Amino acid sequence: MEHKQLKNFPKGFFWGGSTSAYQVEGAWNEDGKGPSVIDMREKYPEGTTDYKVASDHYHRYQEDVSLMAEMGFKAYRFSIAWTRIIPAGTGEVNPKGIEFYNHLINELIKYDIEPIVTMYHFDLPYALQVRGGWSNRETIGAFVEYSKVLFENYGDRVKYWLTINEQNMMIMHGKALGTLDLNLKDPDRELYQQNHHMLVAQAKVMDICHQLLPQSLIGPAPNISYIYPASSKPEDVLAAQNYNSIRNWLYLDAAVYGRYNKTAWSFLEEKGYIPLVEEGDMEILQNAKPDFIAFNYYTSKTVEASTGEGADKNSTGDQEIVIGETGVYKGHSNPNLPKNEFGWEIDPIGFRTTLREVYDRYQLPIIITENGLGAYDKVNDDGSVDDPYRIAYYQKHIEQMQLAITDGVEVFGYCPWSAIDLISTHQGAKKRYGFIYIDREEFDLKELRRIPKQSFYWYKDMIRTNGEKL
Ligand code: BGP
Repeated sequence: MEHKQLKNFPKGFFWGGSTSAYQVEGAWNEDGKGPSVIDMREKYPEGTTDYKVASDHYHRYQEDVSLMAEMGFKAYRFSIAWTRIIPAGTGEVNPKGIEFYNHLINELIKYDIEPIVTMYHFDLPYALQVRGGWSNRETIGAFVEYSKVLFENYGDRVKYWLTINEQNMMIMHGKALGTLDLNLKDPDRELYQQNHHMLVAQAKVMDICHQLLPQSLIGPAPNISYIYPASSKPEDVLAAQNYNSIRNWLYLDAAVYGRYNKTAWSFLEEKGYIPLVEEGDMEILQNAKPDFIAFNYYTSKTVEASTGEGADKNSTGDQEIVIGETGVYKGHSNPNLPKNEFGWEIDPIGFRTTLREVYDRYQLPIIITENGLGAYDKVNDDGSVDDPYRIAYYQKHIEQMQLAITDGVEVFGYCPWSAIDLISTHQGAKKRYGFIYIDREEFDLKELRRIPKQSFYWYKDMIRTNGEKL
């Protein structure tokens, strides 16, 4: 639909940026922090660093926040490391961990930057993992206990809470992300049991948040991208519906309506992945209501009907590359879209489509908690960093977001990935996303100096004009 006049971004729109604890903080074993599944990962993909130092944000958060303030950030979406707060996953609370996030939150508030907190971003405490992780129902209780500590300590200053980052990607692409427990005997079936436990945990935490902090708002944060059929062949359209249900709606229908999506459930039945649902679980899901939907969007996906071959979902696919599932759908490279240097397609219009679809289905306000372009940025001889490709990516996506707002979608914030350079989930330090360059190499930490990129100055101007100057 074309519009003669575009609607402006709402006043008070949360322009900002995102990070996650393990990818940015470093200080992996300092001040009483316990190990997470990420820290205990046995192997990293060849040629990529671990997360021990990352961007050293733990020690340099003041400098980082002041740079975010210089850009004009209205919000900063970051995650809290469960293992800093409760090092063993349950039990003793670590005062030093509480203190670190108190400082960070206070620093943000000093500059009028709204803290938007992800409670759990891939880094499950290792102590819970050895007891079965999310396969063990007790992890639900551990997450509830942890959430209460967060609400009690930060609820006076944090209004916006995100429960679990990309639960759907942990279930579908845990191997690439490093969250998959490699000891699982029957991973596919087991993962949907874990998924069920996470859904129950999330519902309980949303409910507790509303009880303890009536002024606060809470929502899920999956990775959502609309799925296109490869052609108008009815078989391809069905495959796209299948994958939309399995990848997207399964998670949002459960979070918002407290029910399992029917197509996704029939997929679970067909594959023998039906989770054990205890008495009372569905009531817990139904009683909890999110206040908004946060989602991460990088690109659309395209699928065709499954041919029954080459559909091993644990082989090479990552969060944004579809392989397939025998008899259900098969990944298809969209010939209409360019790809980035890491093989991810780029689809700004798909962003508008996804926003419209999510809003039509759920009618809840939306905040974008990730969107961005990974690239091999380089420092020029004069010390500057030019990233015109990233600016172009943002321009096109923000333009589509404005069109979606004009279409009637209620969007209240945009926190792209990432505020500053950090370590990619599986492609190391060289895959950069930030507005601020962190001067380190894959294995040479150098001085970790902060260098604002060209996109930093562009974003600053864009925020200053509330999106008018794209
Ligand atoms: C999302 C994750 C982030 C982030 C981003 C970019 O799936 O929520 O943690 O890393 O993708 O992905 P990558 O680092 O693999 O390039």
